[in-house]
Order: sequence, then C-alpha cells, then structure tokens
Amino acid sequence: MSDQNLKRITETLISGEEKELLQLVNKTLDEEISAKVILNYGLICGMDIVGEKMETGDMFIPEVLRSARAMSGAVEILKPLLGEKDIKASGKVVIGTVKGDLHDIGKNLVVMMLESAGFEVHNIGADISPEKFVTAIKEKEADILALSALLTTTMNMMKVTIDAVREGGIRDSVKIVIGGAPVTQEFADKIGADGYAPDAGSATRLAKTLLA
Ligand code: B1M
Repeated sequence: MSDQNLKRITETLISGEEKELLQLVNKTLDEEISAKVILNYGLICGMDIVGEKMETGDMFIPEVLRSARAMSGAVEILKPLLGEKDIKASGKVVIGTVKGDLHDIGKNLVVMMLESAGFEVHNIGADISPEKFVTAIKEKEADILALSALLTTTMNMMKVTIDAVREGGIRDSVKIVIGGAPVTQEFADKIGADGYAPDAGSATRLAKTLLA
C-alpha cells in the first residue's frame, strides 16, 4: 500500500494537483510512512521527472511552476516532522540562492533542516546579489554563508559572491558552504568555498562540522 501511495504522490506532484497532493501526503502520514520517505521517494523523485520532462519539452514553465507550488505545499506539511530536533547546534547562517537564479525549493529544504538542527537561519531569498550577501553577513554576524545554485549558468555567481566576501574583508570570519544540483566538491575547491553539500541533510552535518 505504501509503495502505491508514494507512486500516487509522485504522479500527483507531476500533474501539479496541489489539493490532491496535500490530501495524499496527509493520508500517507496517517499510514505511518515517515516524512523522510515521502520526501525522498514520493516528492523529490517526482521533481526529478518534472526536470526530465522540462528538458525534453514535455512540460512547460507554467506546468513546472504548478508542480513546484504543489511541492512547496507538501514540504510545509512535512516540515515539522523532518529534521534532527534533538541535536542542538549553535551558529548563525545566512543562506540564499545566487544572483540570476530563481530556484528556491532545495534551498528552503536546507533552511528547514538547519533550523531543526538548532541553527539561527537568515534566509534572504533567491536571486541575491553578492553585495546583498555581504551586507547580510555583516548585519547578522553570520558564522556560515550557504549559497545555492541550480543552473550551470549561475554557478559562477558563487565564485563572484565569495570574491565579494573576500573584498568586503570578512572572508576569515565566515565559513562558506555551497550546494545545488550542478555543484560538485571539485567546483567548491576550485572557487575557494569551505565545503560542499549534496543535499539538505549533509548541509546540516557539514555546518556542524565546520563550526565544531
Ligand atoms: Co528550472 N531548471 N529553470 N525551474 N528546474 C532545472 C534546475 C533544470 C535542471 C531542468 C532541466 O532542464 N532538466 C534546468 C537547469 C539546467 C542546467 O543549468 N544544467 C532548469 C532550467 C534550464 C530553468 C530555466 C532556465 C528554464 C527557462 O526559463 N527556459 C529557468 C531559469 C529561471 C532562473 O532561475 N533564472 C527555470 C525556471 C524554473 C521554475 C521557476 C519554473 C521552477 C523553480 C521554482 C522554484 O524553485 N520556486 C523550476 C524548477 C522547479 C526546476 C526543477 C524541475 C526542479 C528543481 C527543484 O526544486 N528540485 C529542476 C530539475 C531538477 O532539479 N530535477 C530545474 C527539488 C529540490 C528538492 O532539489 O533544488 O536540487 P534541489 O535541492 C537539493 C540539492 O541540490 C541540495 O539540497 C536540496 C535538497 O536535498 N541543495 C543544497 C540545494 N541548494 C543547496 C544549498 C546548500 C546545500 C545543498 O548550501 C550549502
């Protein structure tokens, strides 16, 4: 039954039926399937299929947006049930998606995981300029700057942002971590980031390690 529910969650996410998706997520939780399983095996794999369809021209931006909205609604339901509530860490994080990039679903998942691990998180949004990141780090006295990028065309904005942090004279006071589908450890090393995390869970572990 649970496999069937997860399959229906995936299909409903792809078709962008938010109301039906939220009902299905609640029903699946009632059947004691964990939030993590629903996220990974129902929702994220659905978004991967949406991405493939977008690439092949089988789905267009308005349809992708409907799926993205439905995904965000489902994540809101799962939010209180995910995370590592019992592990408290201290530290302030400024996080955002780099300039030119509007993708924010994965970044918001990272926010959620960091918050539930006890970090004070300042989510400054998507399409954020290097200057805005620098200002936010200074204002919030952040220990960590977390940057997200989903496009190969905006990845380089991570380097530009790191350069701006250095030019702002605060590079030594903040650890910089990066993530997002096209990003790799090799890229992180190349642009002088302190770390790379492939997903929201490992972003939290990385943040804790860097501040330990
Ligand atoms: Co866009 N898009 N999109 N899109 N979109 C992708 C990324 C794409 C791979 C689709 C494809 O063609 N297959 C492709 C990028 C190709 C490339 O560059 N290699 C693409 C494209 C091309 C575009 C446009 C250019 C399309 C166009 O206009 N022609 C355009 C660009 C707009 C812009 O940003 N300037 C565009 C627009 C959009 C929408 C606005 C319609 C919408 C975004 C809505 C929103 O985010 N609010 C959208 C969506 C939804 C997608 C896909 C389908 C799904 C992204 C997503 O939310 N995934 C995506 C295909 C895909 O990823 N399968 C695609 C689910 C999310 C949970 O995963 O974001 O990877 P992800 O986050 C993960 C990890 O990456 C990591 O943790 C997260 C959770 O585990 N992570 C971090 C992310 N950030 C991190 C930060 C960290 C650590 C880990 O800090 C330390």
